[in-house]
Amino acid sequence: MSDEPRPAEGQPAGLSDELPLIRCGHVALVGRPNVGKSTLLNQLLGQKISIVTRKPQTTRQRILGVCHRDGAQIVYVDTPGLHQRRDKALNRYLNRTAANALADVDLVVFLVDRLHFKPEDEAVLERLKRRDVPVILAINKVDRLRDKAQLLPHIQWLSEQHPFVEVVPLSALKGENLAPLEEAILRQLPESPPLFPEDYITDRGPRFRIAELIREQLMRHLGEELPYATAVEVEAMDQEGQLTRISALIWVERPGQKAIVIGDGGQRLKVIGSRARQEIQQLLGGRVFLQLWVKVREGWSDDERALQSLGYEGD
Ligand SMILES: Nc1nc2c(ncn2[C@@H]2O[C@H](COP(=O)(O)OP(=O)(O)OP(=O)(O)O)[C@@H](O)[C@H]2O)c(=O)[nH]1
Ligand SMILES: [Mg+2]
Repeated sequence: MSDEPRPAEGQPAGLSDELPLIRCGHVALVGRPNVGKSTLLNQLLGQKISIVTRKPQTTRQRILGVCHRDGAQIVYVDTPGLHQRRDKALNRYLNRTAANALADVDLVVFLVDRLHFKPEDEAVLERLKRRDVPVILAINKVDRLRDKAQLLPHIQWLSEQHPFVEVVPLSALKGENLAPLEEAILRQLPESPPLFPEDYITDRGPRFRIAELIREQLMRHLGEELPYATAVEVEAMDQEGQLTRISALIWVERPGQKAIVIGDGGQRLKVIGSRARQEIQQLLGGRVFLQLWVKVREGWSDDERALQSLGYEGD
């Protein structure tokens, strides 16, 4: 996309050679859907970079979030949840994207949900074992753990499944125990010149982030199946003084789905638009006029070419 911010990567070698060495590297947040990867990214960065819903498979693309510290730069890589569904092209794309995001990272934070270790977690771990990369195990959502005494034997058992470099129980939602996680991460990162300028936070530009904020509200306001048949594309974005006019397309797969998104008398779309507008105003820091259009594109989620044209293309 043309509005993406530009990283410092690729600057002339002479220039980067003169920069001081700091602790610096790419850290992938990996796990099955819904374990809290995006919540953790947002908490670690102290701002909303990635959208979050209570439904699995919220994140669809790799998203970088850069955390700047004194003498350190942690480049977090949020990833789609690795899952077992292979039925649709979109599902295969999500897994491919998550798997590709593992290439060339310095460290992986493998998230699991409390004491649950399901076959999907096991499949993620199998994938990690095949890579020669240090893995920190983060046991998330401990705020919802009724009996904390169960944690220790579970940690013991998990430690036998893989030589994790560290194990950190935490709550991404409540922001609990994030400092020990960050310290553990810093211990693992190599020294290098900074990869990004100090004001660089994410590789995703405003159009992508706006589309995501709309998709977040769609996922939150639609039932269990329909979120997976929706995609969002920002069509136009025009600045008029303090006001940003945004026009976005919501893609669904069938005419019946269009009717559901719009709702009786347009009520559902109105709520979705109003919530998304508030979020976008926070992001842009100014007034926003948001127009949403719902359009049908038959079977887009199982059509490789349609996926590509909606921005879901190979990394
Ligand atoms: N109680 C509790 N809920 C959490 C915690 N972290 C995340 N959640 C909730 O778990 C749900 C999923 O969170 P996400 O951050 O979207 O999970 P994800 O791993 O990014 O999910 P995908 O993008 O679908 O793979 C949301 O409802 C979060 O509020 C936590 O520490 N405690
Ligand atoms: Mg996510």
